[in-house]
Amino acid sequence: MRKLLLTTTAIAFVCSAAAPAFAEFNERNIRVSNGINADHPVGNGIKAMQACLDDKSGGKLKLTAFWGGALGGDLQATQALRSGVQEAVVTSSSPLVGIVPALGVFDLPFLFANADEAYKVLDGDFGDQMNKKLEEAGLVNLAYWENGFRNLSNSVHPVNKWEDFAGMKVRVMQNNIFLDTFQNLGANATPMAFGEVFSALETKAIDAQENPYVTIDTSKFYEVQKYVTETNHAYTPFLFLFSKPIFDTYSADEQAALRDCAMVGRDEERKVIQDLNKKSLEKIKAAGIEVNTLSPEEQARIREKSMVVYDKHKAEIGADVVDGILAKLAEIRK
Ligand code: TK8
Repeated sequence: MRKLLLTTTAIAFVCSAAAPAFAEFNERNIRVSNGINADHPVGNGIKAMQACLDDKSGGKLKLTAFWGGALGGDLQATQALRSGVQEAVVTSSSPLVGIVPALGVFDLPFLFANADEAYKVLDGDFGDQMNKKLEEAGLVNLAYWENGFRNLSNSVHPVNKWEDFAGMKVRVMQNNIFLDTFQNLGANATPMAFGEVFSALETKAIDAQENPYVTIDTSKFYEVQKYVTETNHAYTPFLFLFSKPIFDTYSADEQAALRDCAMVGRDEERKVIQDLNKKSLEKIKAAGIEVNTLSPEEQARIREKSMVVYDKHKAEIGADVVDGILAKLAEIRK
């Protein structure tokens, strides 16, 4: 009996040395800011991520989400991460090109043909390369979440062809590639932070904006717009960024839990967004918005005429980066 007890104690000791009972988790309150609202699928992703963190950390790692730009817009929050005064942000990559120019590659018009292509590029080597550049800028990208394919909404007239963009005042993100894409279309493009878009549309300071259906729905842009055109002109990712100065003070177990759980959250968020995309479109239509699709010929024409933007921005993004993603896409499409 005594021998048995000793053996079990010995086994228990050996096991526990490697088991989570000895893992190092401290009480952490992690603030995550977002420009979008809590009913956006990012909210579902954060819930799934929290459940995963609860599991791994015994409730010690806690996410507190701030919505609707309550802690500032994408760029402002990202700068707060770099200087170590805020833990995390779910941000579009596009407003961050001033910090990491290579991210502009995701803004090139009509780059991805569908979400699967985007997932393969973002979740693979190419995404890792971008993550290295982000780390050098003081940002740890835990995972690529989804914003999605962007569509145009406006309050002036239906957009069915290239010529219909002429003179339209379109808000674009704070990003030169989007600015050029829309100027090239003949629009009067105006860079603006996301937080100002609703009221600018409402007061007619601008006519139009472009975002995925889910955002047109959850940020209530459909209340102040009349027409939507399914342009699918870009797929821009969300980045789940963590402050590198803060991340570096966390234990290896905490860091691993955050990385793993951000991927659990990502999978949930992508699932919900795919489903909500269709529902949001129905809701926008039911609210009286006229929704138009481009004819295949017109889509091809717009795409073709937009390719000048690739050459214009190649050097600034990095020729190796642009060639790298195009090679990767060619491989995926084989
Ligand atoms: C929310 C933004 C938004 C983006 C934009 O903070 O600015 O239009 O698409 O989703 O990141």
